[in-house]
Amino acid sequence: MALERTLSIIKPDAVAKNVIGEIYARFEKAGLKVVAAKQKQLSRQEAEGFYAVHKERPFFKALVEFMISGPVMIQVLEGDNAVLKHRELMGATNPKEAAPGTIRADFADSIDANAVHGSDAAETAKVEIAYFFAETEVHSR
Ligand code: RTP
Ligand code: MG
Repeated sequence: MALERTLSIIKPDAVAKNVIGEIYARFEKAGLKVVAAKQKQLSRQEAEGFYAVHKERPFFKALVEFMISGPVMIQVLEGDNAVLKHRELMGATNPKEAAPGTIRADFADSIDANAVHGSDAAETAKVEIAYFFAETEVHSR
């Protein structure tokens, strides 16, 4: 199995619900290590840049508004197959379709306010991690 890193964001809705610790516990139980972390109020420009791949999509404006509606918790997770493992923990984008026991099934209210973000591939993860963290801020162990 490949040792990978992935970018995780606990979105404003989940930060507001005070479930950062509950979500971290799920990462740790699944063997994912938090190797970098910061809480941040994203600027509009940062949120637009992060989700630039979606800029032509009809939901882009709402997505950006939501991502800047309060602080987010941003972390790098490391472990075997971290990208896919994290996506499985998150569940489907739409919480109505998310499997029972996933983070989105348990904490998300809607497809817009869906609690968490996770990189969708190892290559995307590299770009997303570099968007928020310097290499010296990531502590593999
Ligand atoms: P994320 O990037 O946040 O981890 O979510 P994802 O991969 O599961 O979904 P993605 O297709 O990358 O979409 C990014 C975020 O945009 C919102 N979205 N809304 N109304 C809609 O049809 C729609 N589709 C996507 C979601 O909040 C999604 O997390
Ligand atoms: Mg995505």
